[in-house]
Amino acid sequence: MTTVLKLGGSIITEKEGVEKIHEPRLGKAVGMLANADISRLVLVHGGGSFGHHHANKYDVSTTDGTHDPDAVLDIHEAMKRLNEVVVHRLNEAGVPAVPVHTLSTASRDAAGALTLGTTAVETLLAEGFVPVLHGDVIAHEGKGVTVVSGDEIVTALAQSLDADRVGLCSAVPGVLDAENNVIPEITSFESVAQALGESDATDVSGGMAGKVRELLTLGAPADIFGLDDLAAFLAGKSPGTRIDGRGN
Ligand code: IP8
Repeated sequence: MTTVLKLGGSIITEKEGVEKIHEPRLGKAVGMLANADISRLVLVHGGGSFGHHHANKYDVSTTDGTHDPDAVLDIHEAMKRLNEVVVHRLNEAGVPAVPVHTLSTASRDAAGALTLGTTAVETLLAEGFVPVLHGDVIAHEGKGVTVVSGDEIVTALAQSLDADRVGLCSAVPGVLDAENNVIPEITSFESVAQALGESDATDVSGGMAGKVRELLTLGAPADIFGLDDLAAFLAGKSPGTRIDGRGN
């Protein structure tokens, strides 16, 4: 059983600040992960106030690229700083987490399609580690580098590892409708497009709408849920919103 789980940047960081960890929420997530009994787990985390702040500064997004090495270093190194904190906290709690930096393992072709090498991740899993990837900047044919979101990484990983379970732990308890109720299941983007609206201004990778679009392309159902439901997801339950685009 292989599980791919993303910890949203807005969970583990204070999204309004600059490079600020949200210690209580990161601590809570790490505690739940340390108590979970999961054999093959790959973690991915988002950018929060580390990645998005720097990406915004240089106008780099998943589609707008840069050839400026200062921009690449600024964004990538900020994400590495966040990754280092996450990996260390997990290890302190007894989770055998190791970093995997996406810049060195992924790229996009001219049409923007993502290729993510997973040989190292597969070997790390087989050797009993918990690989921890992160949203990053990656080489993009014809555009220099662009952002790759944690959600895209989750999708690519889930497909190439043939994951059994996919979870996105986000700042909200699921995908919310216009009345702020959790939508239990989404099977097409059109059915929820109006409720999702625009993503927030600092999120260069598309916010909740981007997540839903991404997860609908998966060949497996995925769950979006809040931090309070992380333990339930890790225990095998399906909290929050279930996204299943397999019928499309
Ligand atoms: O927070 C974006 O990852 P996300 C990473 O998963 C960067 O969208 C570098 C902005």
